[in-house]
Amino acid sequence: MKAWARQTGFTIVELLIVIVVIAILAAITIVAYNGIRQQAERSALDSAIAQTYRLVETERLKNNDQYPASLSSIGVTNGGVTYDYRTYNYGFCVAGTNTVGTYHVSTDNPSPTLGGCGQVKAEYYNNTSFSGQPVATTYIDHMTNNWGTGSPLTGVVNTDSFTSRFTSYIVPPVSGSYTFYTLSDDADRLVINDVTLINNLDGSIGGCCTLRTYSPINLTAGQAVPVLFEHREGGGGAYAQLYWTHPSQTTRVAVPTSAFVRLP
Ligand SMILES: [Ca+2]
Repeated sequence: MKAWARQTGFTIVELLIVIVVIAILAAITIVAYNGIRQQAERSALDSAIAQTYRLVETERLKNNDQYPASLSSIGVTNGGVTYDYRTYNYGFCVAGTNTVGTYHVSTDNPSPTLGGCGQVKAEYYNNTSFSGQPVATTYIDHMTNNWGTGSPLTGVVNTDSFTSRFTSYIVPPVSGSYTFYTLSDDADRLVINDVTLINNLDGSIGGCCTLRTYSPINLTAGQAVPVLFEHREGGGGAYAQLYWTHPSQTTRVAVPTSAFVRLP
């Protein structure tokens, strides 16, 4: 009788096993739920910015090629998405942000794409040779980045052993002599208006982390010139920064956001 009574309860080991199994099942369920929720949020964001894009285009066609002054003027309300609407000489861009991040659509790129309405295309590679396809392509506002010991895109781009390629056009605000400077950790390459001002990606010139000053070049006000700025990070800290001086900017400053445009 005593032996039978002992066998009716659970042992501590059995209870622990049950608790562990329940915990594992709960963790799997939470991960799956979060994944589904993120997909739904991303889908809602894509849909919202695509719809806004269509509304802006419809308004432009109705209004003699004039873009609406604001999204509220065409009836766009937030609804869980924070919008950024900008017009440029080549068209417009609408970015939306919700819990999954920021995505945008623009005249030059009507598919919902990671990143905001910045005029600098940023491509990142998880290798030190720009090999294969970038692991991330996004749009940012400037070419003055400092990632410290972190990543340009946490969880996507490496913290070490990565390369970055920034492309855009620079619209000179005044005519005259422009001096460019770079400050990069580890190495960089700068090409402006198809002139290579520096290429130390192959390690043949200099070392890490030095402010570099390049021979002045002449640019004309309003005439956009292509800019290509590449960067390679091995380990430790990482930054890639572009500065300038010109006739109305005699102190060295970061090339401002207002100077960049995606298309000439
Ligand atoms: Ca470094």
